[in-house]
Amino acid sequence: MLDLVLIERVHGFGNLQKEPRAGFPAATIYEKADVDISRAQTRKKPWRAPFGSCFQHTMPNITLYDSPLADGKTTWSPYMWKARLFLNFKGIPYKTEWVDFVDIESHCKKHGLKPTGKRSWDGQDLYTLPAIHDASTGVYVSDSWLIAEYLEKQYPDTPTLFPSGTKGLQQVFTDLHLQTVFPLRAFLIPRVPRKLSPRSAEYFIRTREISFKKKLEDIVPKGDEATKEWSNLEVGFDKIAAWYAQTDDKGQFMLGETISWADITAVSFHLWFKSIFGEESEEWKRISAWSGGRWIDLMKALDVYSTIA
Ligand SMILES: N[C@@H](CCC(=O)N[C@@H](CS)C(=O)NCC(=O)O)C(=O)O
Repeated sequence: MLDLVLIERVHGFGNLQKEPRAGFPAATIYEKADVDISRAQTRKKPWRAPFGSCFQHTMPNITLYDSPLADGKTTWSPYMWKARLFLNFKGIPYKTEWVDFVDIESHCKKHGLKPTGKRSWDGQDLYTLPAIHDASTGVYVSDSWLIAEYLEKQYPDTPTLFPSGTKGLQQVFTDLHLQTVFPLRAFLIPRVPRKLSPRSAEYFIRTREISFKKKLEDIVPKGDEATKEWSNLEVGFDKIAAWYAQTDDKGQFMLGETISWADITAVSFHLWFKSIFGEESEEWKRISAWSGGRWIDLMKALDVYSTIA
């Protein structure tokens, strides 16, 4: 057994040794470090089984293009988190290629990635990350939702985030959740540049100030307006919490015991709040207390899928 390593470790899923929160079929494959899977065997007491047919490959076919904080290796954007949590949940091997925020457009154009919207500052095409490249098909996909759709279709043997008949409702959830989050942007956006590389910070400030038609420090609500905005945000998140509570007898997820895209969405935005405000900030402490700690519990439950591969 000494020459065998956990297949998760070969693919960089070291932290999946934690206790699982989602119910996957119980089996875990071992393989030799140098890729001989002929001696595959099932562990007696597995903690997780993140595999499907795609795990027959040892080199990741998928490249996730993500844009980091200034350290060059930390995910922060909610959309990047969605794609990353999604890939980790499905157990699809992938590697990350980091693209500085200011270089996103040129990177997307170089690979023929389509724009995902229009720029708020000049109405031109907006190129965004996350995006993926699947070397097994040659396909490039941008937009977190389209990435999810592609991976669900292309890797049907991996666990689904869209259990039967729930896709449309999960899309509705995604939209309503974004509407709820929206007012928090005014508090968050001015904090972003100091976390980015100098080149990206300059780009971020320039484009957002044109978009808001204000200096970034002036978009933050102050005094009574700030108090009202925070209070509205809390009410908004409590409303989402009440939807969650409908299935609390089955489990903590939107669909009760089953993790779905909705949970990935909710956690991804909270990861964004945490990384931009900072764990020790007053803002994060306030957010952590929302909805009786439900969102923090949800983050804990999905933490096992937050590996940066
Ligand atoms: N609808 C897209 C939105 C992605 C998005 O807005 N990405 C931002 C980073 S958070 C981006 O790439 N912005 C590029 C820019 O502003 O130039 C998705 O779901 O993936």
